[in-house]
Amino acid sequence: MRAAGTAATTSTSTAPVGWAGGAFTNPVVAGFHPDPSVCRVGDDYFLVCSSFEYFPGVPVFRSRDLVHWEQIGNALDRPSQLSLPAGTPASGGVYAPTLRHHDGRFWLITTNAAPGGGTMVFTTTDPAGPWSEPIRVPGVAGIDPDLAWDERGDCWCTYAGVEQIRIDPATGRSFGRPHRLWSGTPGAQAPEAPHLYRIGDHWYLMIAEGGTERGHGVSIARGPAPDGPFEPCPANPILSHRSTGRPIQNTGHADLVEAPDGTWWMVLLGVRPHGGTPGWHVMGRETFLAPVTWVDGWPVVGEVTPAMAAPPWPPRPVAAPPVRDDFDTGRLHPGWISVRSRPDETWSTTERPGWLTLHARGRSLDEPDIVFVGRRQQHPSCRVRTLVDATAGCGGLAVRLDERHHCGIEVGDGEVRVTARTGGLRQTVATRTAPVGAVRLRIDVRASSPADWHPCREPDLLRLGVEAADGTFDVLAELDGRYLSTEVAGGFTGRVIGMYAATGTVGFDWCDHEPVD
Ligand code: 6LW
Repeated sequence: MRAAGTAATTSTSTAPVGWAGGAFTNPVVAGFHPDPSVCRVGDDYFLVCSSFEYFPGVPVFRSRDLVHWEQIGNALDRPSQLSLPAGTPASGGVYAPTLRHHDGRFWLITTNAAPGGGTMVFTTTDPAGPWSEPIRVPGVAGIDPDLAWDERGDCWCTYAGVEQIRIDPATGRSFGRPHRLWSGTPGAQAPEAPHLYRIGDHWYLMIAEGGTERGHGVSIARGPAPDGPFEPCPANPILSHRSTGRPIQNTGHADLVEAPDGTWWMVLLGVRPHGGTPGWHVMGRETFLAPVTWVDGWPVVGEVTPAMAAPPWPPRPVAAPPVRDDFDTGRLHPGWISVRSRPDETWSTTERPGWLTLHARGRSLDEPDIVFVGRRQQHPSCRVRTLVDATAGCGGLAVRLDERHHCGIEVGDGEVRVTARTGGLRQTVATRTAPVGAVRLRIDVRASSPADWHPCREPDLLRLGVEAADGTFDVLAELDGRYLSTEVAGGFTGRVIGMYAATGTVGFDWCDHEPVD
């Protein structure tokens, strides 16, 4: 690692050709992708995020330019690695992972906040997988664990609080007792998300503080050794959008990475609230990118905005996930996630070739083990469609925050129904006689325009209905999106939109997720 200079260096020099308008768009990983952790190996960057009660867990992304990210897998994609029993609450499960590369291997440490869970390490030589079985670390009793190795090869695990203990990540053994490190600004709540780095002559301890809501921020301290003592940066917090009217809020929970050209970058989480006051964010906490410069040996974070000056290297775009999944292969794209588990007997793409077949467990969207296969909502305005055959069951298309906050359009028993649940209120909003045969279900999400702002303006509107073969959209219901936002539902996740089966067997020929301008 290159020493962090005492003079300012800039990472925002003239952008090379290829970046439209010399800019890139934030977030770099849109939708419910919080708590990013990043590392670089050669020219490749790898990034992981939290996944909570969804299976598979811990999405893994690769990038060559820090801006364009392709999901290459999910680190925890086998039941033996990730157990989320029905008793796992919404927003329980997999919290804030840290990803590092050390001694020729990738190491990932995270917490499974579920019955029988705890702190676990996973390792691999290929971040696309397979990853190892979990290595349990019972000596680490806090969330947001970090891994850092010193020059002797000792591994330090630092976690929320902020506390630290030395561990052997290969065996899960810990040594000595945890000791308290620097805990951020006195009086600030929730010192968490620590990451420890050796940069130049110093050890840096970067943390999040203020809670993951509007008060969120990032602070940093430095010291002579991995276990301190740590001296806080006089400019703390080095990043926060608290008390600002900026379009990106809740900025915090960050990780640093150095590019091959010696420039430094930060990945962080933020949210994009829409509508009136207090503002509702519906896509969860997303991953953003910001440049970092060094002044007097302290990192200075550039502004985090929707349009950012491009990095000083050419873009390396990746293939966007296709709008339509035709379910023509035996596997599901890693972007498809299920609620708590995805047992083999509940789904198939080969039973009826070219269709996703879901076998219900007799559960509704109100229950923790609904058979559901969805993708994160990644665009403020979008359209999701599917062709469903519910002649042998009941199922459809749902927008899900959790068991208590969802809406859906389903087909069953010769009827098409729109249902909605907000907390304790559950209602069938509209019904229609179902068309004969397979039915095209459609959900349009339309974000409110800032030009239409008024104090009570909804963040977005959801239209649920049936689409005719000629594309005509018969809207059965229009719902206010605030009831499917984090500000209403609470928790750490975001909207996931996808297919479900409530009873019997339900087939889905294809499913489209597409942005709408
Ligand atoms: C995570 C904590 C946080 O463990 O939210 O924003 C918690 N930061 O660090 C859940 O993601």
